[in-house]
Amino acid sequence: MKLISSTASPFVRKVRVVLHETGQTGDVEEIPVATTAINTAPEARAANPTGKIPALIPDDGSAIYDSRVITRYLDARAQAGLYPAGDGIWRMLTLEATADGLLEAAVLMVYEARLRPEAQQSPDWVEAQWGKVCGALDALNSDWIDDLNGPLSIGQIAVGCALGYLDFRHDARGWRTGREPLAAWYADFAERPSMQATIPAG
Ligand SMILES: N[C@@H](CCC(=O)N[C@@H](CS)C(=O)NCC(=O)O)C(=O)O
Repeated sequence: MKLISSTASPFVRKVRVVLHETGQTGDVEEIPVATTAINTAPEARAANPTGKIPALIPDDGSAIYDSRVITRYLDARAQAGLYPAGDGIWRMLTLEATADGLLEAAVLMVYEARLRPEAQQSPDWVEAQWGKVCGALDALNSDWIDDLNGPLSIGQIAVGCALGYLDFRHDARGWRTGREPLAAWYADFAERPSMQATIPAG
C-alpha cells in the first residue's frame, strides 16, 4: 500500500499512529508530498479529487480517503478493535468527530496566516476558528475524560493527534490552561511509542 503523506499533517498523523498501533507500518510505503490548499501536489490530486491528504492506495490501486475512512479501513484490515462493536460506535465516532472538528479549525487558522496575503487576513475569522477549537477542548475536558481513559481507541488517537497539533502550531495559545484533566491525559498519551514515532515536523 502507498500513503500520500506529510510529516506536518495532523490528519496524516492519525493514520500513521494507527499503522504503528496495529502493526502495519511495514505494509505501507509513504509518499511524502508538499501540498497546500492553493498549491496541490500532483500525487495528492491523483489519489483524491479534493487534493487533500492523507490518501491511501491499497495494492489494488483504488484510493481510499479521508483520514476517518483510512483509519477504519486499517482497523478492519488488522482486526485491531479500535472501533467498538455495538451501540458504543456512535459515541466513539462522535469523539473522533470532535477531535477532527477541532483540527479542521486549527488547520484553517494556519492557512489564513500562511496562505492568504496579509491585507486579506481576517483576525475576526481567525478568532472565530479558535472559538471552535476552544469549544471542542472544553467538551473533551468536561465530557470525555472517561472515554479517553478507556481501552485504546480511534477516539483517543484522534484527540492525541489534535492536541499534538495545537502544541505544534498554536503553542502560544496555551490550550492547557483551565483544562487540567485533558492536559494530564495528553501528557500520558503523548508518551506512547506510536506518538513519539510520529511527532510532527516541517
Ligand atoms: N477531512 C480530511 C482533512 C484532510 C486535510 O485537510 N488535510 C490537509 C493537510 S493537514 C490538506 O490536505 N490540505 C490541503 C488542501 O486543503 O487542499 C481528512 O480527515 O483526511
